[in-house]
Amino acid sequence: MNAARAENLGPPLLGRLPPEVRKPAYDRAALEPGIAHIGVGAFHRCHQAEYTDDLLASHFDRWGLVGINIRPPMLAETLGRQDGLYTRLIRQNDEVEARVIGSIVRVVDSQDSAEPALEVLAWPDIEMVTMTVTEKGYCHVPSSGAVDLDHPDIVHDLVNPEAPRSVPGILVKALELRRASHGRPVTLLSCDNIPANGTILRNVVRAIAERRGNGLADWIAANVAFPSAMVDRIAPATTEADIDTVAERFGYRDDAVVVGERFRQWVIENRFAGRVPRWDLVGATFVDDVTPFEHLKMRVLNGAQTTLCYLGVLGGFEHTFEAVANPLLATFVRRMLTEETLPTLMPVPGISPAAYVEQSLARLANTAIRHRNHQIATDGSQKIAQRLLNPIRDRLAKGESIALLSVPVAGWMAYLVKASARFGRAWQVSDPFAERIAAIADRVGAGSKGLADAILAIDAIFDPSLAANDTLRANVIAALDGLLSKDPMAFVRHVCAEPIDARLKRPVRSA
Ligand code: CS2
Repeated sequence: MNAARAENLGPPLLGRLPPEVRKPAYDRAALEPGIAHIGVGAFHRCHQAEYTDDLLASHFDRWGLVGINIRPPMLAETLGRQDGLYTRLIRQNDEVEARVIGSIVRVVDSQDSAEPALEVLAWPDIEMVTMTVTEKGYCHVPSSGAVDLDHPDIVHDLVNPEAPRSVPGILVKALELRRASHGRPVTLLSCDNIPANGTILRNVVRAIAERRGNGLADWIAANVAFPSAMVDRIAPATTEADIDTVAERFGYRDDAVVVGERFRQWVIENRFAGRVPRWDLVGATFVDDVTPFEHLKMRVLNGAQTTLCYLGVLGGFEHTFEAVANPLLATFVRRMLTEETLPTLMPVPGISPAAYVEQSLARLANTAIRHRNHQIATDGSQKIAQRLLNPIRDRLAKGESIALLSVPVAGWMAYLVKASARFGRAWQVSDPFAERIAAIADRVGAGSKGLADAILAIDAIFDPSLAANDTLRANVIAALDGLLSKDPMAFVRHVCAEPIDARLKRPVRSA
């Protein structure tokens, strides 16, 4: 069936869907908006919205979701046409499982002005606000977690608090409106892969609220909860091919389809204000401390993805599953995780770290999840602290080798410098630090020592005490040298074959 000619998904089609497509098992007309979600991308539709759909099917409780997009893609029209309905495909190698999710009752686009977002966030019935706004959406300094007061959107919002642009600015304005109109408590639940995400969110919100004065920061401290959470499911950006798959297999058109793997996990800190959707009844876990889960997930699963994406691009692989199918890259990433990352983890209740590594690598090998290495490589400057630098710091503190973990850090550098004019603009990149790093490459030349020194000096990414560490510098320079050579895969092969410390004794090419 041609997707262009197929009938569009929407309420009238629900009764006529093929039997193998699961449908919302509750009365959608009885839903009431209770949760707002900022950032209705593929991940949200594959994760929190699905958990909510599960909750509605088993316990109902009227929790309707209102989506808010303050950045592209603008989905209000697409999802609006479908009355919020969309298909969530689970793809596991050859298996395809379709389910129509019904938990989203409305989506508002709020890109041009914060008005529509503020209106929703200030409703008294919204007592849970979840968000997936990407790492950089928090406008924090990655190396310290503090709000970035030089961030253009924060600068703007401090001068124009009534018309905010940043996520923290919008949240503070919404909380101000709630305080002034009804004063109901609310939970702001970050679902992004930043370390201690609830704490970072609370800090950036508080920093702005304090500058507003009027006791707003105190009101927030008493009435708003910022739990941390670990979220997990691999759900790459939707492609035209995914839309065609739905049309071909199930006979209808869905412009908002999302594709994910079967695995999913959600661990939420038990710290709430106001009413809470009982996601713990449908597979989520409420815990006192998310930290061990968060470290495990960001250092192992995300650390592997980040490693494979940079080494993968350098080695000529398009997707994660292709990179991890390469025996050399698989060996490297498994050794890195097992030898260097695992010893940095705290005990995680109910999970064997070694088994988690194998499970993660098996997830990444899923050939039906076409996660582009360039997509994961996006915004690496906002990701490497939690995925690579924090375990490196832990190991350095104990005098342990970081030779393997340094390779993806250098991989991230190589990826960005190769996008510069100096290196012939090998590919297009998207990262808030891309221009700055391209300018470094254009200025200092192609020598790995000069490049690494200048990039390590960016203190928003590298904490100065870490950047000053001689072991880190030596390892990163050696790895950058290898990865910028004509044959980066040969370098990875050497790293796997020979103890790294021996490599470091050999002279390094320099600027
Ligand atoms: C990925 C994540 O793009 C990325 O940064 O590493 O989106 C990853 O797929 C999810 O965190 C998996 O839960």
